[in-house]
Amino acid sequence: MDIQELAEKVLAGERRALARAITLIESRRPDHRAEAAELLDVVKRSDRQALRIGLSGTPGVGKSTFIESFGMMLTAKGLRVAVLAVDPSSARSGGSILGDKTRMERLSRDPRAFIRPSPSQSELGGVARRTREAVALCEAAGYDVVLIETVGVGQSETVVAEMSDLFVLLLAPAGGDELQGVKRGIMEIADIILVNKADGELKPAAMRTCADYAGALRLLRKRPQDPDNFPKARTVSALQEGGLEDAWADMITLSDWRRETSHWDARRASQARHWFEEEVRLGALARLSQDKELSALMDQLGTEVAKGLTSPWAAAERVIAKLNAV
Ligand SMILES: Nc1nc2c(ncn2[C@@H]2O[C@H](COP(=O)(O)OP(=O)(O)O)[C@@H](O)[C@H]2O)c(=O)[nH]1
Ligand SMILES: [Mg+2]
Repeated sequence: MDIQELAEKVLAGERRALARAITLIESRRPDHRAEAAELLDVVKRSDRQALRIGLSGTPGVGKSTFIESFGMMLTAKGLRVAVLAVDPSSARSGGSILGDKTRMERLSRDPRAFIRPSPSQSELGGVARRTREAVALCEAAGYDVVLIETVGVGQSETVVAEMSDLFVLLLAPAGGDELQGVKRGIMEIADIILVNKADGELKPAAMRTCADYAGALRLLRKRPQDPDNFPKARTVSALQEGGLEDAWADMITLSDWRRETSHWDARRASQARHWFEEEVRLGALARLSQDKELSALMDQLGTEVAKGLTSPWAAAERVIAKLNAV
């Protein structure tokens, strides 16, 4: 495969080339990894920036429905929209987006949209790594908005927030007055909370839930990266396409403000640093498991630690010292 040629096609915005490029970065074959690194390096010369929107919500809140209507609204404005997913359970389910193809039927046929199911890998670190690279490719291909979806399980929200400019939390109307058990940590990384299904019988409950969350958001510590009135909660109906224009307006207000106040660049810079460190960490771990001598030492020390013969810290020091020598 000619990497230069593939890179040119990605930069020219060719969807099929983009799909092939993502397949390449998802491959774990060592020769493919080398080609992927070269490809990412070439496309990096484009300084295009998409608006990267992270979207999280538990199964059933309406993420797929929302992405379809929100995505269609954006493409109708002439914007190009890419949809990616971080799904740590995809090894089992075969990819959240793929299973939802019917809910995104219109969007997947739209020439301005690009939808990619999440790679089937069980390890969150690995999925996150590939998705970050896919985001970079979509950006280089000239997509204006990159939506990164995740089901809210475990650490995946944090991982998605770390690759987004904006993080949107999608919620469903609650029955009672409980805050749906949304963890404080998730509230703290949310820029915009959207209470979906604000239509028909569910509308009053959606409005109550929204008011509850607006209140909860006001109780959180003010963050330097927010203008007045953010983070914000509002109601939407993905099904009836209600409130989507307002939600988009909020996203633009917030991202414009962050650009003007340099929070945007600061966030991207610290994310880039974080990914670099993460790559080194993953690379070092891979080295550990590939090197026969080191993995034998790991085994041996692991047994000693388990038996209480060595402290975990001293044992780790010995492995790290050995790693230095490799
Ligand atoms: N009433 C109502 N139902 C919705 C809305 N959005 C999604 N749903 C329904 O909620 C269910 C789950 O939606 P889906 O998009 O698959 O949720 P996901 O699991 O988060 O991707 C489906 O039956 C949808 O039709 C909405 O805005 N209003
Ligand atoms: Mg879905």
